[in-house]
Amino acid sequence: MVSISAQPYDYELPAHGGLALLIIDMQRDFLEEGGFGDALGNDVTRLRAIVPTLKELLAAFRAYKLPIFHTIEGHQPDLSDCPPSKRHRGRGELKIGDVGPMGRILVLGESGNGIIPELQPLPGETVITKPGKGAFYNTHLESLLHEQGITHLLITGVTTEVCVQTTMREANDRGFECLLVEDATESYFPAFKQSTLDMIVAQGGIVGWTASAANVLQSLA
Ligand code: C5J
Repeated sequence: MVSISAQPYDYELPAHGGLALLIIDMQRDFLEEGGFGDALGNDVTRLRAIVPTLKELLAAFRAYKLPIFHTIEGHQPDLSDCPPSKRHRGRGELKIGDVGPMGRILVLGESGNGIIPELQPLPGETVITKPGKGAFYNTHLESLLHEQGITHLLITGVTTEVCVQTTMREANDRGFECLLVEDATESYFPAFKQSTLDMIVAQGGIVGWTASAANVLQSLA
């Protein structure tokens, strides 16, 4: 049995497939100036620290021909899938749907809503567009994972305490064995990232596991 050295204890990989990489919301809207994260007053440059690590994980999953899922947080142009509570929250200078320097904020198809160039999905990789923070809310993610026999998820992306943690909790409740890759997730708030990592592994791994990308890559090799 191959396992990854992890917190709070080793994470066992499934013997015959069943493992996927899930990359949450590595979009220009969160990582670049003029996007949603910037409009909310965050220092978006912090999130770029994980891009090299994510490139390594992507390269490994591609080399081993393991399934890869990317998510994009975004709304239909008519905002019919964006509740007013979400649109008005945050009181940023630009709201969801307003026109910014990269197009309309957090609207599907706008250039600012796309995945950053370094992490562009390749043909054959699944891209899930999601209107909520969690990747299971109002999407086909759960049925796609079941159809492909996926039981174990390595979770990465931004931001750790919002869309990443929400998705990991949703996945955990649905019975998936989840590991959050510590240096492949980032937050605008370092303390929130650390608290999220601590919460996940507390109480014997109540939400799942965490491990470094180096440990993940070593076990996959
Ligand atoms: C946020 C996300 N923070 N991807 N979205 O609004 O975490």
